[in-house]
Amino acid sequence: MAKLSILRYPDHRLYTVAQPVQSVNERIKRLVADMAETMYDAPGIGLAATQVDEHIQLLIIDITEEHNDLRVFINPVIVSSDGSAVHEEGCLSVPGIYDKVTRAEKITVTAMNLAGDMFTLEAEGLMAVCIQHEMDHLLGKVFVEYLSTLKQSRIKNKLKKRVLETM
Ligand code: K2U
Ligand code: ZN
Repeated sequence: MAKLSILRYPDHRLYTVAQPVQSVNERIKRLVADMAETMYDAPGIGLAATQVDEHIQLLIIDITEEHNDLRVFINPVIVSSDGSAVHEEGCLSVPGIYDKVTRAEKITVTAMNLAGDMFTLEAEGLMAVCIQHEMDHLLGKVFVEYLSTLKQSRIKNKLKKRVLETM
C-alpha cells in the first residue's frame, strides 16, 4: 500500500467530473487500499478518488473511531433524499477550513462494492453528510462552493498565502 498525495483547493483538477468505473479489477482494488491508507493517515472519515487525482466514480468512507468499517462505493447514485440538515464540514482538500453546509437529512444510495455486487444503503446523520460530500467531489464540487463568494475568496487567499509561506 502507499499514501497518496491529496489535491489542495483551488487546484483545477478538483473540478474534474469523474467517469464511471467499467470493471472492478486489481487496479481499482489497489487504489482503494492506497486511498484507505491515505484517509486513515490524514486522518479523515471519507475520501473521493478525485482528491487523489483519479477521476473515476469511487469513494470510501469509515466513520468509526476504530477505523474498522471501511465502506467502498463504486458508481454511487443517490436514488432518494429526504429532509434538510445543517452540519459543520471540513475537507482534506481544504485543510483548516470548517463551515456549516445544508444537505439532505436522509438519503438512499445504490452503488457497487469491491466484490462487484450492487447494494443499497439508507443513510442519515454523519454517514449521509459524508456520502453527499464525497459524491460532490465526484461531480467536481468542493464544499466551500456552498459558502458565500466573499468567504470563498477569503479561503482561496488564505490557502494561497499558506502555500507561499512554505516556499
Ligand atoms: O472529502 C474529504 O476531504 C473527507 C472529509 C469527509 C467529511 C466532510 C464533511 C463532513 C464529514 C466528513 C474529511 O474526513 S474532513 C475531516 C473531518 C473529519 C470528521 C468530521 C468532519 C470532517
Ligand atoms: Zn472533501
